[in-house]
Amino acid sequence: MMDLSRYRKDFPILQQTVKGRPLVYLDNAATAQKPLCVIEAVDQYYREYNSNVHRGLHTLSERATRAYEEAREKVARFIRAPRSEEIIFTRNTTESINLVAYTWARQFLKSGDAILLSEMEHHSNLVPWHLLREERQIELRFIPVTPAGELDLSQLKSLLDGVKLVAVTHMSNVLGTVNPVEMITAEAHAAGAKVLIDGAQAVPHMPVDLQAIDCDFYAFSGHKMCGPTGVGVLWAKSEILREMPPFLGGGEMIHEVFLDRSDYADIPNKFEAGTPNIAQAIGLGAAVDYLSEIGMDNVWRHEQEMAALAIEKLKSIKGLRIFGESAHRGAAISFEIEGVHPHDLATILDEQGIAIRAGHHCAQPLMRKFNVQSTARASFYFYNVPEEIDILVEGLKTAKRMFGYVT
Ligand code: C6P
Repeated sequence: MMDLSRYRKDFPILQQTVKGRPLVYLDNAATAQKPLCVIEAVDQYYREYNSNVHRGLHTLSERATRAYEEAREKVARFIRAPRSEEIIFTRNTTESINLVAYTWARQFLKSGDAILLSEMEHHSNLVPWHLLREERQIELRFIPVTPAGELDLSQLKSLLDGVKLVAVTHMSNVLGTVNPVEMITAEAHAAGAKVLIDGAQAVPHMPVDLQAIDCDFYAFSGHKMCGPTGVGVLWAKSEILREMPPFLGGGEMIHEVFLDRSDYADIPNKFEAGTPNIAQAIGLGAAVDYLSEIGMDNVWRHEQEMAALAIEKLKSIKGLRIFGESAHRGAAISFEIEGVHPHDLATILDEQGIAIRAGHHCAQPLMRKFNVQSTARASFYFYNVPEEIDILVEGLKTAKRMFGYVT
């Protein structure tokens, strides 16, 4: 197994005990922990050069502007975006997808058009389209999910008939499945549809090459990839961004304002109204540097090995069922144990210092598909080590015993 354990020391939060036990943090799909270099980048901005960007002509503002724009360039390189002005800083994945729904979709979709989503989408990639459908007669279609937790793409061609936008997740936050987004994009383009990929669970964990995928929009969050909360990214092809109307209006996003009208700035500023999340974007730049140093190939390999090992060991627990059996998967693993409610599992594990998530994971339609209200989910990152899998398995056995089951 690839050993990345040396990076654990970079994470102050992982050094603590919880309920008297060393913290085992397995809720990385919800949010990842922050290495010292990210905490220090944010700290340094506030201590040394806190000021607004793009406005002041003084030294601090110039330094802040440079750091903020460098962060944009780092993010562009990280995901192989062709141009850094195609990186729009938002608050998170949710805001990025809403931006597309409120601007591009409202400008270019008309009643009768169809949007193709999938049954494994996070609410962030469902509700914005429900809101759009409340305004106009848009048809929403769904790529089905197989019992193994993969997209059933056998009917893709016919599903694409009349579709203007395909919006699917790169990796499921519940099943761990990694979807064939390059193939989906090629098929969608052949049918004349644009493609939006929800990369919230992909960019933190695997090398992402936007030029290879060739989609039109790509959304992700900084906080799941060692960056601060409050900053996310929307990437889109520059020609599409230029023809899209702005999202929010205000300072920063204008070229010239008159009392009765305004001319908009060029991209990316057109989509970044008001004072942006400066410290957070700079922190995200530091996170990107940090992850690049480890190497996303290494991160991905380690997580695949951890997922395989975790699944093998979890399966040794009688009555445990894993949701999602795709061979193409990351390290978010959902499961249930017969007779023990997922919330009870999470609570009992917490007593042992183990953090997992239990609930519907903002994917209620997927829960319905699998006939459950909620699942327990353990999700790993590069700083997790195999010993933590053993601690999780022991914790789950303890939970079973507490409910009177023989393990
Ligand atoms: N999933 C989870 O525990 P935000 O909240 O905007 O940063 O990310 C939303 C989002 C969108 N798509 C996918 C695939 C996601 O996994 C998430 C966030 C977290 O699974 C919080 S619900």
